[in-house]
Amino acid sequence: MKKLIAISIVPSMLALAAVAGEVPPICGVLPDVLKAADGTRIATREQWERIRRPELLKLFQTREYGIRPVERPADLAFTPLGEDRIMVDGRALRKRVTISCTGPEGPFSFSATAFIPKASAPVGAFILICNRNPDENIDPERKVKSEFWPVEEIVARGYAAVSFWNGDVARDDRVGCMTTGVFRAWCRAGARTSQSWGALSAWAWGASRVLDWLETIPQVDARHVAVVGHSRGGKTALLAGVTDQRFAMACVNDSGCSGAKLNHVILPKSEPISRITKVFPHWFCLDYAACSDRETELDFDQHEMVAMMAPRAVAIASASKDLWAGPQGEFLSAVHASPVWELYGLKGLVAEDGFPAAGQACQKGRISYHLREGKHNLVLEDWQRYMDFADRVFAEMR
Ligand code: GTR
Repeated sequence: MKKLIAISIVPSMLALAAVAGEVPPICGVLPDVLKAADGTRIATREQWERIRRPELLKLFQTREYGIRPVERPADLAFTPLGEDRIMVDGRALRKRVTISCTGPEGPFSFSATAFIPKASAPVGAFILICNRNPDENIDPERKVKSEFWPVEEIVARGYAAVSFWNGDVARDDRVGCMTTGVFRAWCRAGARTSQSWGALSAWAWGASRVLDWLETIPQVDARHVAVVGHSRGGKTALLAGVTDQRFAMACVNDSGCSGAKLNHVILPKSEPISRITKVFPHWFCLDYAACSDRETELDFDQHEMVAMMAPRAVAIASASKDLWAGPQGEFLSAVHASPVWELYGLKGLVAEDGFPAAGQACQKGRISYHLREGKHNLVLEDWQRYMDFADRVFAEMR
């Protein structure tokens, strides 16, 4: 990268929340992604994989997202939900499934849908973690269409469009969450500890189980699957990509606080940890609340989550008017995660002109960053960027 122009923050400049080229300075000491907890300098890919990545993963699990009691359950089963159907004007095969398993406290199941384009060879896929009303956004009948999950466009680009509803895996409800879905099957009521997993981790676990299902479908190339999510779903997509290295790509849309947004920058209009842990305590482990109001003192930060995607692909996106998510903070995580890709002889983010102007994308390395003009949302333009990026990086990964 040529240079990032750091500006010093003065109140009048705060209004210039998204000026091309400019990013606010780092505040405090940004944890060095290539320095291990014991001070060892991480200089090789082998050291990253053996020392640094595992210690970072543990750190994020114990302090932010919580520890999962289960990964792939031994009795995981896939039961077709109705007959397969040819849809999308004859261009795709629709499959629906019930994914089920049994935990120590009882059974659990949720459903997923895939539209797989007709092709001569197995196709890559995008799994959307839908955090919005499923009837309006992931209609398996395609009577209701939404840019949030543009099946027809995804299929036209030669990818399978797959989705599930996060509320099917665990209810997004601060009061009821821990007694629903996968929590009810795995966690004894009242036994939640300060490091127990939260909903983001449970939803990410759900994305991995959907990938387990895709691995059983011959028409899908399960080595080229992207996990996609928006906002709380974007935080989840990043976590899913980090905790499951089978995902070739994570598309992290407008993820903000506890997603891709760096904490060691001052973006006064963006969501602080104190607020997110108060309003959404069920998303995280309970210990995460201890990070409130300490953003710039923390000894870990979200660029290290992005870094754990290396050497795979990660696409981070912001919307120019989405100051709550902190676009420049999302960009800065991409910047400071990049050294890890270099250990693999790859480029992370390539952003010659610094923070891009609205409507621009930086997609030359293995980290893609784009800033869409507009509000907090996942729209067709975001999907097009993700698919452009996948076209190149999936081909490179073959
Ligand atoms: C907001 C929350 C954000 C983001 C968003 C969403 O209320 O503060 O962190 O997750 O919800 O998921 O739409």
